[in-house]
Amino acid sequence: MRIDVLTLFPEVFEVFLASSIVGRARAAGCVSTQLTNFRDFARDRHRSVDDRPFGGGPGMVLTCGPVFDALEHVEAQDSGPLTRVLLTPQGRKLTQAMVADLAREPRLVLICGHYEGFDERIRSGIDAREISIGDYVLSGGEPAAMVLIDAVVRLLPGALGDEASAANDSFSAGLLEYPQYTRPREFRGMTVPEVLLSGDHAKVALWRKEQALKRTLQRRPDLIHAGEA
Ligand code: 9D3
Repeated sequence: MRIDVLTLFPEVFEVFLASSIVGRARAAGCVSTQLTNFRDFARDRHRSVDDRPFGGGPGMVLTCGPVFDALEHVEAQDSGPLTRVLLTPQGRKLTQAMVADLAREPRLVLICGHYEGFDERIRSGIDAREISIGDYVLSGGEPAAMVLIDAVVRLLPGALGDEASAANDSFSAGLLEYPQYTRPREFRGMTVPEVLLSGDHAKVALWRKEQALKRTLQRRPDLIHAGEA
């Protein structure tokens, strides 16, 4: 997969893209990334990318020119099919099902807004999926783009080690994690459940299923019924 990010703040992606699963996936060739600053496509002396809203009101609005120019520039670098994603608070709320769909695409072009918002013609003039990551206010689309990239890249073949994908068995899918423990057996008086030290693999598996179900029922009952109308 190829991921292009269009942003006014490319530098905030650098460490993220080099670290952890995403960094490993890039090193392994599962994904390539390219950062483009649409300020580089500003036309004026001050390299401006935003302007005052027609009709008045507070704040600034991202202008069409640099966004369309940057988009055309990056898209011309590769002629294959691509999926555009506009990160916006008005978008569809990101779900794991949407993440799985995006992970099947050969190329994603992510467009991050900032300031008070986009000129509406960016939204209407670009054939893009509009995605939000949830009902809270961010100051820009960058953290949302990183969330999306993280969630998508870990689904790409070869991005995770075998041990991690094995955990995604049919039972645990859609449930919260069971509690996990490692050494020491006792820490500040807190002990590890006996069953995990028993060596009885069937008993351990049953306990984990029970714990995952109990936890999900207690904390996220909505997950148990996910998919129902
Ligand atoms: C000025 C009024 N704001 C409404 C509360 C508009 C606004 C525009 C742009 C608010 C936030 C932003 C910046 N946020 C994003 O670009 C964004 C976002 C978010 O804020 N929450 C969840 N998902 C996303 S995806 C992009």
